[in-house]
Parts: sequence; C-alpha cells; structure tokens
Amino acid sequence: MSERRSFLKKFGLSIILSPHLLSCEGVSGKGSKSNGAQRKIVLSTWRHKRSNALAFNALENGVSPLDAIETGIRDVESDPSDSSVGLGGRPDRSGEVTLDACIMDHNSNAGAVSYLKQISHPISVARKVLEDSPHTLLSGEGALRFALEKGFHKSDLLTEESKNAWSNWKQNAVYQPEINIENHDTIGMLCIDASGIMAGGCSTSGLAYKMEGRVGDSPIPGAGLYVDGNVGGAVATGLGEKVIKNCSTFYIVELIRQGYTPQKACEMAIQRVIKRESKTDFQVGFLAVDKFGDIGAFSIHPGFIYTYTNNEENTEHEANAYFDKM
Ligand code: SD4
Repeated sequence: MSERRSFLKKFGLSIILSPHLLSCEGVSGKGSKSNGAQRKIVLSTWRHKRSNALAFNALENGVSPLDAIETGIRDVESDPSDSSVGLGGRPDRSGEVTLDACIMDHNSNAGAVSYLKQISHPISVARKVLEDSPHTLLSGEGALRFALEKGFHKSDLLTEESKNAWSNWKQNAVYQPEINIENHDTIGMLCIDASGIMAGGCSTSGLAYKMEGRVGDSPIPGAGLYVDGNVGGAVATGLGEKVIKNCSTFYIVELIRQGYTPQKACEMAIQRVIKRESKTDFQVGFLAVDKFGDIGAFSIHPGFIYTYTNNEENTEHEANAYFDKM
C-alpha cells in the first residue's frame, strides 16, 4: 500500500466533534507554549480531512510548506461537491462563479487572485503571482489573462447542482448569508514543516449570490490570511466584509507577537469584530497557529468546524464560540 493510502486509511475515519483541547495548549492567555514536539502540522477551516492528509503527506515527503498548501487546497478546488470553492462553487447573482485565493510564505510574501473566472485552480494561479510576477494581487480579466499565459486552461465551473441552486435562489433573490450554511466549505489552510517553516493559503468562490464584482477577505493579506513564520499564522472564514473591516488575521498574528496564545488571540479578534456591530447575525471563524505549533480556534456562533492533522491524528473539531459562553 502506498504511503499516502496507508496514511489516509489510518486517519480517514476519525472525527471528533467537541470543543478541543489539543495537547499543547489548554490555557487562554499569555505565555502557554508547547515544547514544539508536534511542530509538523496542517490545520484547516471546516471538514477537510482528505485535503489535510494530502498536505501532511506532502510534508512527510519533504516538499516545501508552500507545495503542501497548494496540494491540499487544489484537492478542495477540484471537488464538485464543495459548494464554496472552485468547481461547483456557488455563483454570484449573475450566475458567474468568481474565485478568490491567496497563498503566503514564511516571510509574509503573498500571491493572490481575486474575481477570477473559469480557472479551476486559483490557488495555483496565486502561487504563480507570488513566484512569477512583480505583484501581490491580480484581479478579474488581468488575472485570467495571466493564468492563460502561464498555461492554465479555461473550464466551466458551474455544475448542474450549483446552476439549480442559483435558479432556486433567483425566485426570491434575497441575499442573506446564513451562519455556517452559505460558507461552510471554504478552505483556509496553515502548515508548519519539521524545521518550523510555515505557509498558508485560502481559496473560495466567496459568498453565494454576492453582487457582481464583489471580492471578499480571502485574497487580501492581513484579512483572510496572514503568515509571519517567526511568529505565527492565521486564517479566517465567514462573512468577509467583517474580516476586512478588522484586518483580523494580521491582528491575530500581532497579538501572538505580543505574547498572547493563538487561542486567546482568536478570541480577542472575535471580540473585536463583535464589539463594532449592532447585530451579530453572521458568522466569522478564525484559526491560528504559532511558531511552536500551538493552535487556536474561535468563532462568533457555534458550528465552526476545523480540521487538525499531525503525525498522530487527522481529526475534526468544533471551535469554541463567543455565543457558547453567553
Ligand atoms: C468570503 N470569507 O468571501 C469568504 C467566504 C468564506 O467560509 O470564507 N466562507 O467572504
């Protein structure tokens, strides 16, 4: 049996749905640090065990963290049953699937694409922007032209199922992102290799039935994703407008830099989002990891699932939520 298959077999069935306490951190606040024994990890938003396993396995095979992130995220992008990423992603209200993605290395160098149409692997185009262009973020027509020049091919990203869902939506045409429903598959992924090198990425078709031209937080460094491998990394999911407003992942990494644990930093970032709103009928969730491999996860409402993978487990957990505590 190949290494990859034996890994998937070994970890493929484990699901834990409870507020987690990972070995390395049980205390919210400043100063709790693991000994780094579990450093090699992959962490992602929502239920992505298969993609995490692929990314982890890639790390085991010695590829770079950027390669591992790209490998894991490409798997989600090509899954037609995932309704908020790549192929099968829900369209905007005009019926177009438009994609946002970002990838970031240990030293905060980022490549990103936004409002990209007809390309099934925006994370790979983002990687090309990072490594093969003088820019950080390419958008729309220009991003598409760049992708085609780099050898990507156009394809139809609208599946029968997403076309039908769009037709149903048009009957009432009410735009109301639903907590943990509209956005439950978007992938944000962070990883650290055995030598402590970190990378992150995210990829999404954004919120279903968004206005034409809308770009969310995912392709914006410091909003949907931020990595500073000397400190930590963070990813966001949920209503992107609120994440952009608060520069949330940058804020989380800066809190970790100040000495807060990733868990406390995620909680403080959620509190910052909530404090500035009169209504909290939307979901935002954050994941973070510090350079020691300690992690944090927190959301506004219950129901934010994340996936954690190391050499002993590949498990899903429900993050603690602000409204759990009220
Ligand atoms: C957006 N934050 O476009 C993305 C959607 C998302 O989980 O992450 N959903 O606003």
